[in-house]
Amino acid sequence: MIINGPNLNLLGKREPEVYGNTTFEDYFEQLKSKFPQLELEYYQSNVEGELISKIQEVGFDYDGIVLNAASYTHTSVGIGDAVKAINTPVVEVHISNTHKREDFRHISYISSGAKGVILGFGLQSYDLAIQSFLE
Ligand code: CA2
Repeated sequence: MIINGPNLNLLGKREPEVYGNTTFEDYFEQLKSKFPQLELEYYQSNVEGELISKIQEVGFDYDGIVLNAASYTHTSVGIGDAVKAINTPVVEVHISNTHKREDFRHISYISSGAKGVILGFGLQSYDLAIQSFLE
């Protein structure tokens, strides 16, 4: 399960210099073609509680979660707690290298509960996260 947080529905539509010009829907189609053996699902929400509910919903049955909590990464104790509360391993991903950006983006409430973190590879970060579950 790929879970994306706030504003990632704008990918490919705004700020292409930072986030590229591919929509996540188009990229998700590419991922499904690349990994036909997997049952990939995609969920996006701009609402913190909805993200927590989705993490709880899938977090005991699914094989893996690729989570880009977007700006909530840096603020949400609730999403961090949800990641720690579930059994399904979570790989935290970011499109940009958050460590090259503002100081407030250097903090993550997700990382301490994650299996690993992949950031800074553009949309390829998601591909690498999926591969990490396969190897
Ligand atoms: O680099 C990432 O993947 C981020 O999680 C993206 C978040 C940002 O707050 C994190 O610090 C790093 C922002 C996502 C916003 O996405 C947009 C996409 C297109 C246009 C505007 C925002």
